[in-house]
Amino acid sequence: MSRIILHCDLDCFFAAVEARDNPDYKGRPIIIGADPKEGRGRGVVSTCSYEARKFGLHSAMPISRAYQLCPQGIYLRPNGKKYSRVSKDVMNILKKYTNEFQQVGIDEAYLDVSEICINFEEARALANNIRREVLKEIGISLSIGCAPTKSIAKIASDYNKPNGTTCVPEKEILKFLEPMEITRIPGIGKKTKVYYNKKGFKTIGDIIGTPLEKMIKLFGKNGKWVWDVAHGRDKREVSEFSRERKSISKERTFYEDTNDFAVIFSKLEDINEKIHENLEKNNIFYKTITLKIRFEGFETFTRSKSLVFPIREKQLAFKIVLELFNEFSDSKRKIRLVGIRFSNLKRNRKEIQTSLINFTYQTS
Ligand code: TTP
Ligand code: MG
Repeated sequence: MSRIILHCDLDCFFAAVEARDNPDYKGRPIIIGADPKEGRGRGVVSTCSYEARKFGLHSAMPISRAYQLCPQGIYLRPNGKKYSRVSKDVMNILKKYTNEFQQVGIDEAYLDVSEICINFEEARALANNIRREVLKEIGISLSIGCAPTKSIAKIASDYNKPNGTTCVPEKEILKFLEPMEITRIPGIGKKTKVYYNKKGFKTIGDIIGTPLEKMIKLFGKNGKWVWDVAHGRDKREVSEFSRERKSISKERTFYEDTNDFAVIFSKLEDINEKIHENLEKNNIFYKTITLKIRFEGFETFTRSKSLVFPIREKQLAFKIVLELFNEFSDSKRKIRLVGIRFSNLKRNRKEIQTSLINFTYQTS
């Protein structure tokens, strides 16, 4: 029985938030990014509304070029804090639908709904419900792809943007993918595309028509990944701590740069506490603890300590963080930001016991 995974992606996210908050902007080309300075500006477009995309504008385009193509657009600087707040509110709605939830970046999330939908028709109805609820509660739209794997769900969410639902059940995967350009496959960027094109691969259909052995011969590991995706094979799980996740971290910038140890201590304690809540909820252990310090003027340092086997002990972790911090205690400079990262993650006791056995074995 195949799984049913939803990939949710907000439509022209930053621009949609600005259109929501300024009714005068509705239906007009909105461009979020650097100041265009009437065409002399430096920097790039973060994103733009679908009306602006009609003029050929897109993310990462130089803002000066965007201005040439669309001087009548509404050009706005990004308001990161506001977008983070909106993103959190949207994610809280999505999370209500299932525990099998994984946020990716600021405006994307996967939901594994295999347990709550018996077929793709139910998944489509659920996806439409989710879109309606987000639009009503938050005031912005999103697009959703439903498929048996994460990679196909992601390709599907992009298929009918904005404000669309696209379902691709297992038996329709090949037909769905065949005519698409190979760049639709996550992992084929601009540079890789050129390489694939040179070898005669333009559409995903070209990949489907090639034996796996040949793909590996031509493109190595990437060839295997691409071939697997093109055939609907992708075992990656939907989980906040999926196996590919390498670390968990949190950092905070002080409202004002500080060298008051009490303030720094309490911020680190707070970060340590929050991450441990998350680690406990997800049954994750770690071997490496890293402290990050950024001084006024942006100079940044990290210091790490690795343990021999994985732990999850809040007090011990905090003691280690303070030891690492000690190295900077002579500095008179004020601190702008502190952060803690836990890495070398292990998911459960079973893996830990194995690593303990390895440890005993290695040292005896
Ligand atoms: P995306 O989901 O890639 O783009 P989008 O939501 O604006 O548009 P789409 O409807 O095609 O999904 O990225 C989400 C946000 O991340 C986007 O609103 C702005 C930001 N972003 C940048 O700042 N720079 C970039 O190069 C990209 C791609 C995104
Ligand atoms: Mg988006």
